[in-house]
Amino acid sequence: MFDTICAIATARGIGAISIIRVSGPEAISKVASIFSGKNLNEVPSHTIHYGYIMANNERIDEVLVSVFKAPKTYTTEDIVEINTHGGIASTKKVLETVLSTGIRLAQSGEFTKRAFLNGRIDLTRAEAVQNLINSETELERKLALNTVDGKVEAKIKKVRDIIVNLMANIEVNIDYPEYEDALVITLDNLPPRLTEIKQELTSLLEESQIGKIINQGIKVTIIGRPNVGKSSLLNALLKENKAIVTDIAGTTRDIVEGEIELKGIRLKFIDTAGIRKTTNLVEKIGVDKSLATLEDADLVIHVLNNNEELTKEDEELISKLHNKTVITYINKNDLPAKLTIPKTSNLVYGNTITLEGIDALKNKIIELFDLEKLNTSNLEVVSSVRVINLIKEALKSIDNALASASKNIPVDMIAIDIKHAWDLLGEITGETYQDELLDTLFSKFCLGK
Ligand SMILES: Nc1nc2c(ncn2[C@@H]2O[C@H](COP(=O)(O)OP(=O)(O)O)[C@@H](O)[C@H]2O)c(=O)[nH]1
Ligand SMILES: [Mg+2]
Repeated sequence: MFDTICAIATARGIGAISIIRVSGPEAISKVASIFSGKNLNEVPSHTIHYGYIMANNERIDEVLVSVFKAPKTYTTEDIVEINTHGGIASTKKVLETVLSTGIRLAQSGEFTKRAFLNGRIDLTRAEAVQNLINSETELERKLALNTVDGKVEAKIKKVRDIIVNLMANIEVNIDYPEYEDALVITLDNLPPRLTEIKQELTSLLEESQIGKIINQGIKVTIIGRPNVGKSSLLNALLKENKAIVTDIAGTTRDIVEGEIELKGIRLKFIDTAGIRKTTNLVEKIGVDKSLATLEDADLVIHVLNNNEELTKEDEELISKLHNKTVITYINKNDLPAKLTIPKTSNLVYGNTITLEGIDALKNKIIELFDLEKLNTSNLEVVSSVRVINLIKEALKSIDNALASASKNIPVDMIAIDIKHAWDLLGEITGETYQDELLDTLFSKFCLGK
């Protein structure tokens, strides 16, 4: 049994209402002791009551108090919510009055943590509550809500069930060899079962790409030689003059960033210093930074100048991009063509003066990342980095098991890897967890949630 906790659940600042939330065994009796109005100890569950919060016979605020009795509440405990007048002074004073009854101030995410520890929701759902609060785009909201609704939990449990059935069969064979009707798991019939599990895990990881793009956006680096029009392109994409544009090569020396939304997905553009050999120290640092942004770019827009021949520097840069997703943007097509470049599939021509090619560039991004599909996807996919990493680990264990089976290692030895995969998936839902994990996970939460 936990103690009773309280916190302000609404945003700090001036507003019509603030809500102070109280949860725990003494929530109702303690709030009743500072409330003048109906006796809250005697009211039915899920009801709202008008009255005053009182301290030393003084009225602190005129409030509405909601009473929710266990177990059908957010935390599964008794919960009282006090609706005070919004603003700083009333809210603060009511909170102080609640604290004066001996109720403790909650830590970040402690209400949701209790919902988890009390078994109402699993860890994927608890984790997604904060994602829902943090959602800025429609797709983020849908994705988070589906996870809060338990869609991810169900998928993980489905794979876990397949694994546990397999483990049960192996156990029966080992412990009760005399059970003749139990299916005997052998090195012949084990691999297809492991392959089925592997496929389930692989498809969870494939789907998670959608989740990653929705939550983190697509990082796009704009790269190329000096003066080809990278900064002009950034400005055209953002529809604002964010980066400085001049005809002096080497103008952009630091990284300039900007974001737009495309089909509900955030594109995070980075304009970089033009890549060239330079003796200027500041520019050189810029060039090194440019090359470094390639590392974690999801997409590279390589800008070339239509009005110039391909140079050695262009070619060198192209050779650095071979394992990246690249769109080659041939800028300055308002000027006579002098560039000859081998045809590649992701080629867009345009210029930043009439803005020809900007829409084509956006359409290319939509096509490359299948953004159209995102909007028709059911968005019941994994998106948490924590969960993705655990699925990857579980997949490794199943791969180990498959490798062992091919080496004729006895089934009861292989069972160790299978059990490990099952445990890892258990960490995702929180069937097994460490306190440390809960601490880091919930510390990212808002107070009062
Ligand atoms: N004719 C023409 N000039 C352009 C175009 N885009 C940029 N410029 C000019 O090219 C020069 C360099 O542009 P900038 O965006 O600073 O290039 P960056 O060094 O690659 O960032 C500036 O004088 C721009 O006005 C274009 O599409 N057509
Ligand atoms: Mg520039």
